[in-house]
Amino acid sequence: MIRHISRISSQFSKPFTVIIEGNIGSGKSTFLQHFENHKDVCVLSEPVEMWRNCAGHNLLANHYENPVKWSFTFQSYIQLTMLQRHTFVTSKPIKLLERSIFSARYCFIEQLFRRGTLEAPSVSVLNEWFKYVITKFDVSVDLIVYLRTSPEVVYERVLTRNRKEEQSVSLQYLKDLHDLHENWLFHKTAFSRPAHVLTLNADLGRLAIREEYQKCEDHLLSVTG
Ligand code: TTP
Repeated sequence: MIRHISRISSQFSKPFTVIIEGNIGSGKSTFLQHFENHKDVCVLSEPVEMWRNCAGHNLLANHYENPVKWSFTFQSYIQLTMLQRHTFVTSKPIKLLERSIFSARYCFIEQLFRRGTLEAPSVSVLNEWFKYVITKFDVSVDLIVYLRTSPEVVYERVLTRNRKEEQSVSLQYLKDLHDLHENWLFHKTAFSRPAHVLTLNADLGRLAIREEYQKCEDHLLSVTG
């Protein structure tokens, strides 16, 4: 599947690190599954299961049930789990991460602030942590893969997958998150990008999207080869 990757990246002592970004339901997990069995790729899926069970507490559910009360707690924990992913040590030459500490800050925390769910003092505390973490730890990234979707398409997917915690996710919520991703990764008018962005059309269905995955493989070849 990605037959050339092994030969290209073994020269790097630090793995070539790719973060996979996109709206809720954009297909990040499916994208990662495509690379999962390659011997040279370390795939780090999002720690949703950790968010569902922090010492027995389902923070994801708490967050959606009562965001004003719990979103600070939830986003604090997400920052920690993202840092754990970024600093995960692997001997494999390529590391793929589902999301990052960057999208948690630039998209989700930002959205909660704009909606008034998180107030300025809470955002300031999360932001101070964020700034400290990104300067004191190696969270560097070599490539961002942006799975670009339209809000209507991901809304349908969220309804279809029917994750029990996400019952309150509305089309408007996804539109707002979409705009934040777009301004950050596509129009490049907000925040800064930790690496070059490769944009894929993730509105496509499961079969057609394989061609988009191929673009990513090709890009990995061109930047590392
Ligand atoms: P996503 O990170 O978008 O994962 P997903 O399972 O929707 O990915 P895909 O369908 O593309 O494979 O979100 C997981 C859940 O966590 C979703 O309900 C949004 C929520 N979330 C936050 O509320 N804040 C955050 O900072 C992050 C990263 C996720």
